[in-house]
Formats: sequence, structure tokens, C-alpha cells
Amino acid sequence: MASSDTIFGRILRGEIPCDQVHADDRCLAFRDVAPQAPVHILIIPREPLENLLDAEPGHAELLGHLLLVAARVARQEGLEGFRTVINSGAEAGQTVFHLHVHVIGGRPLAWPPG
Ligand code: IU
Repeated sequence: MASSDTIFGRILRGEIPCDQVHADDRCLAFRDVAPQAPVHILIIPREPLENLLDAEPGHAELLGHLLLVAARVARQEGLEGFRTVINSGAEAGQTVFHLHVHVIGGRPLAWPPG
């Protein structure tokens, strides 16, 4: 499936609502509908990359921007520690094939992840 056809593509196009916490010209950040922790935010690029396997050297600045936005929203949420996760591919647990960075925090997080 082309990633512009995913539910996140529809959110980006404003076709379905989201609980937005940040928006700029390159990305959108919103609360996950099924939060795994008190804070669970997703950051998605406006460019429809499926996952990191789709990324090329020209995406370096965009990928860096997504991580800076992760830190920004974590600070905004008052988190002193948080986890960023990018699932790439079904084997890794990816279910929505539009690249997204999870920002998870607000409770102690175990390691290793499942
Ligand atoms: P994953 O890394 O592809 O597994 O993460 C997809 C996330 O998208 C997951 O945490 C879902 O709860 C979340 N999500 C959402 O926030 N809104 C939606 O409409 C759908 C999934 I579908």
C-alpha cells in the first residue's frame, strides 16, 4: 500500500481528526489513539515514506528534524525521560506503513522491549 493511502495520510490531509500536539512544514505530531503509556505521541513526516527502509541520504535532514521534534514534544509534555521507537516492517511490529516516531513516557519503561 502506498503510504499516502494509510490512515496517517488521511490525518495529514485533514480527512480525519487527530489530537495534535505539534505541526510544522515537514511533520505533524499527535497523540496515539491507543496509548501504551501516559504520554504516547506519534510524529509523522508530511512526505509519505513507508518506513526507514525507504529513506535515502536526501532524507537525512528530515529524519534529524523528526528526532528534534521528538525532544521538543517530550519537553512540552514535561517528560524527564522518554523512549523513541521507529518500527520498520511488519516483522518489527509496524502496522501503519507511513513512517512514524513513537514518543513514549510518563512511566518507568522496561528493557528489552517485546
Ligand atoms: P506501529 O509502529 O505501526 O505499530 O504503530 C502504529 C501506531 O498507530 C499504534 O501505536 C496505533 O495505536 C496508532 N494508531 C493511531 O494513533 N491512530 C489510528 O487511527 C491507527 C493507529 I489505525
